[in-house]
Formats: sequence, C-alpha cells, structure tokens
Amino acid sequence: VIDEQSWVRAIELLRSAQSPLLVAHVSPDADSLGSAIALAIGLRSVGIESTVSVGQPGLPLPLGLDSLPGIEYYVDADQIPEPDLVVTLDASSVDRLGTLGRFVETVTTIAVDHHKSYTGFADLPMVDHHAPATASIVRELLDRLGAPITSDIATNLYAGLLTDTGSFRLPMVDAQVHHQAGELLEAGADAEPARDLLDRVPANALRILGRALETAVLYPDEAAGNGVVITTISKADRDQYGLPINETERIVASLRAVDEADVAVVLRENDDATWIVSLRSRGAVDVSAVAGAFGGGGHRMAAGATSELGPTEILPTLFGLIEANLTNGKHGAERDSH
Ligand SMILES: [Mn+2]
Repeated sequence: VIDEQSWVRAIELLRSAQSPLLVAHVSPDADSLGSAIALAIGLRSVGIESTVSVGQPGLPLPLGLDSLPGIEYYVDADQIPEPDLVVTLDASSVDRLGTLGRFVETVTTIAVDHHKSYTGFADLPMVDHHAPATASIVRELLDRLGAPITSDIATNLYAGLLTDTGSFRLPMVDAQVHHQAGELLEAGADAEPARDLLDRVPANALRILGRALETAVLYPDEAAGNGVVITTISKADRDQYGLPINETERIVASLRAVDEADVAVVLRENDDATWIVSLRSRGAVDVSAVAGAFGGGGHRMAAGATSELGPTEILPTLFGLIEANLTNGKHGAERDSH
C-alpha cells in the first residue's frame, strides 16, 4: 500500500519537472509501456511534456505494442532529451531499465511498480504489490494529478490490466479488478490493441512455439511430486527461424497449461550466451523466490531471471530451489490467500 505522503511527493515531483523521462522495462509488455504512455498523455493534459523510452537502443517495438494510442511519445533510448526526473514503470530492479538505468544514480527517480521483488532502487517508491497491474497505480496517479482519463489513456491502462491478469483469468482477479476494467471501458478504452497484443504473432514465432512444446520434457516427480515441465530455446534455434529473443516470450504462457506440472520453465539463450529463465507456477511453488536466487524476481506465480548457466548445468540447482520454495502443493503448507 502506498502512503498519502508518497502520493503528495510524487505529484510535487511530477508538477515541478521540466523534462521527465518515463521508462518502461526492457522487453516491454503492455503493462510497462502502456502505463508509461498513459502517464505521458495525462502529463501533457496538465501541461507537462515527457518522453517515454526503453533502455534498449534500436529496439524494434514488439507487434501489438506499436498500435497503442500515444506510441508517438516513445523515443529510442539513444535519442532521449536529458531528464530532470525519471519515472520507472513496472520495473522491479535497475537491470530491468537497461541502458537507462544509468540515470538512477544521478537523477531523482520514482518507481511505479507492483512487483513483490521490487529492490528499492528509487528515491520515491510508489510500489503496491497488491495492485493487479502497474496500470492500476498509474490510474490513481492520474486521478491525483487531475488528468482526465481520456479514451487513449484508458486503452493503454486497459491493455496493461488485461495482459497482467492473464486476460482476467489469474487467481488474483477479483471484483475490484473487474470494476477497474469496467471503469476503463466506460472511459472509452478500446480493447482491440490489447487483444492484438495477445493474439497476433509472426508465423515463425508460432513455429518456434511448436518446436518448444514438442521438445518439452516433463519431470513428474520434481517439486515433491507436483511436477515440473521444461523446454529450451537456444540461440541456434532462434537463428533458424530468424527471431529476436522478444518473439519467444510467450512460450512460457503456453507451456504452463501442462496439467502434469505445477511449474513450467522456459530457458532461452540470449545473443550474449546468457540464459533467460522464465518461470510459472500454478500455486504450489513460489517462483519469485526461485528467480530471486538467480538475481531475478517477479510474482509468486510468474517470475524470471537471467543466468550464466546453460540448460544442463542449471537443472540440479533449479530443481533444488523449486523444491525449497514449495508453498501449498500436494506436500506443501496451507494455501496463503491475499
Ligand atoms: Mn506489471
């Protein structure tokens, strides 16, 4: 929960900024980029010009995100004006800011986030891990700024809420979440860009998904019998399909459907030979703790990290950590509700 003093301070900082930079996390999703764009539109309506960026110079925006209204606020990380205030959206740690993380040391920084694993890097944390999406916190920020929720703002916030709640299907979705979504639709949110984001992929992204699912290995005895399913995409695999790393992000969402496993793991090789570890749980394992042990983070049921270890070396460590972070599986403790 964000205290009253922090809200007041955030509004003061934003109102006195000349050149705020709104930073979405690397490999941006709709919650980070949509939140940043919504804030940029709202800031302009109260007379504050800002810039939206991602700390990956030359990044081609993923399909779908390029159709968010207000995407013209997005500026390549190498072309941004010098900021006097940085607002990070949906980034739990400095490494999620890519090249723009350099400003955290020198420029006043506000972190707007809902990750439990938020590391405390900002001068002013606006962090509420009970919020279903960063977009929900931005909604309140805009209300307090006195910025009207226009249909373009609503479209961006709705896209964030839709994607972060797994299309309103994750367990944390309650009446309050639907109420927020309803308000955004009433404000004129267009659900189409959000649907685009989830339903449109290049043909080769589907082909590599097929390959990843076909070669997935099921370990039914791991996680104390709750099961783990793992698949691997090497850089060579991606090269064969001509795909950048960000086109392989949704593989984990498909793999988590496997009924025989509580935990789904996708290991993807970066261009620099490090590996991205994406983790999903159906609830028996706290995967944010598993990711945390590798220096990453996330939520209890969805988390990620980057590792120097390749698929063969990482497996024993991974299985050990998964077992150590059982919460409420077949052999675990009572379900913790929140
Ligand atoms: Mn988020």
